Amino acid sequence: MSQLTGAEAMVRMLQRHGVKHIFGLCGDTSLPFYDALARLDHGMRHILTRDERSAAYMADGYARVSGRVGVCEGPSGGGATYLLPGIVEANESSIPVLGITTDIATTSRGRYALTELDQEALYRPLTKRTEVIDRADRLPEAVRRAFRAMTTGRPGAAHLGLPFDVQNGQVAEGDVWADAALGAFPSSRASPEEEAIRRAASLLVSARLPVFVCGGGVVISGAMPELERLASALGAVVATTVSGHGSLPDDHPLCLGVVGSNGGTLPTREALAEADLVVFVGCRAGSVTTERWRYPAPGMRILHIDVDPMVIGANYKTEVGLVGDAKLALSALLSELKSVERKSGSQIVRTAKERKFSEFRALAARDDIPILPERIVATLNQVLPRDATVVCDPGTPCPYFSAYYEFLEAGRHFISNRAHGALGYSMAAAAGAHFGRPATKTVSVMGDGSFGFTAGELETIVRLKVPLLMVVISNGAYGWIKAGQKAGFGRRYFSVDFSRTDHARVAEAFGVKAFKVERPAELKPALAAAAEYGGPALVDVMTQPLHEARAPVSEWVA
Ligand SMILES: Cc1ncc(C[n+]2csc(CCOP(=O)(O)OP(=O)(O)O)c2C)c(N)n1
Repeated sequence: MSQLTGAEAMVRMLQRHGVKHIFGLCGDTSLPFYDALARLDHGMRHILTRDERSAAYMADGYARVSGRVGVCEGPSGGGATYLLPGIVEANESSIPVLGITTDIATTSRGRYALTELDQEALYRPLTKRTEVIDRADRLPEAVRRAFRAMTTGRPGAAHLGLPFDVQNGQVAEGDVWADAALGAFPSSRASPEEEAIRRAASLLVSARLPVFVCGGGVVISGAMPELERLASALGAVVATTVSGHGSLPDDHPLCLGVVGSNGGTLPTREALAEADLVVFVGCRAGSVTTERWRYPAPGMRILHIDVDPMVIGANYKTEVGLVGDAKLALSALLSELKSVERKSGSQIVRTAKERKFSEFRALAARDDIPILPERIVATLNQVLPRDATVVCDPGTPCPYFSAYYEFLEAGRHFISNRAHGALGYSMAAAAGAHFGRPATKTVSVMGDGSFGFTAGELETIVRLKVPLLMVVISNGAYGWIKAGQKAGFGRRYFSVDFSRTDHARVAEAFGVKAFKVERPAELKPALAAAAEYGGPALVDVMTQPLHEARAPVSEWVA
């Protein structure tokens, strides 16, 4: 039987799983893998990044919009440690990202080889599956296991270590096969038990006003049409978490929008309190969504639907738990429900949104200098196409866009890294999202703190001509933390201010079309021109500091 090298087999295994893009950064231990990528005809594009962190964030953004496994790679030692933050974020956010790290030869272990690192120990607690492949002939099955782990059950990240000698080892060509369906997620769906569906349906029928709280699981599962049909049949209100934004279009009469401490507002909290049954779907009911487990109030009747049995009942006493895929669960509930006579929750939604948006619109119309964050959200909402993808970093962007940006199409159009919320995510994740869905406009909105984490990636974006719109909320501070010092620590501002960078000039030096905006009247023309520009563009907006703003944030320590 003909043989491939381990490196060639890895390339073929990725190809057979339908991989089209690999985000990564070169290193000495990766040389055989790179050489195989260079020699073979495989149809995959390698996106060279300037930091492995960015490679992993790109793979994450790519996966979120395309529904396909994102793949990133880096060398041993520093490459493996720098790739980690993006793998962790993806894993905790239930996004399939495969991190491949090449490694020193198995024969050099324990001999103080440069870059030696126990990769398996590093990645094991932070991925659904990790394997350092010690024998070339075991490589194909290890790749198959990783793809199956990532795309079944609760989706998540996986890691494969590829030692140098294994890359040069021998693999029988006949072993290099794959189930291409495992390249997309969810690759298989499990339905909840019938008896549980019946109990859940009668709970829904008995409720006066069910309010759905949808997490990222709804969009991951593609359950938006089933949610829309079920909520409409029930007249139920639909709220979302930050990650669940997109479960329904924001202008749907039953869509309340984001609730919780990051993007929720008093009117949305009060609308949630009208419920006598809360239905969590694809949602962990974590601290941010529930404002530290206070809204919904303990004692509320709960129906919880999730593919991960561990989240059910973790935070609330749950009357019925449905373990399974959101799309199948909602569709089964829909078939189980006979006719439901109930007053629709649309009036509650309308009232809450009128209150929320009237305050917002008044602030967005103001001509203050520095420019108010409300003005930035409202203006972007006017100039961007309706199917744009907006990727937001923590700080000012996440709560403001969660609360006030209206996405008119269901699906993944809003992305924020809500598992760990590390600064410096959005520029790279947005670049990855562009490769995953190139026909739609992709936008990164970052604080100046985040810009500092990720500015080097402007070179990648320019080199690859990624037509990204980047917006920097410039306030010269780690604003979120400063706001926390104001709210909870007697305004004792300590080590949170930094100097203003001229982000437009930095961007220009990389070859990005850049605009600097200080006055409200300049904002719309600059954002419109940048959005329409065919290449990478950045708008640096001098913005009201977060600790002075009316941010839709109820708790700075979530
Ligand atoms: C890697 C990392 N370190 C620290 C934090 C804690 N943190 C959360 S928000 C924030 C400030 C964000 O500042 P900036 O990006 O300038 O946005 P702003 O809040 O000023 O809008 C910090 C430091 C974090 N989220 N990620």
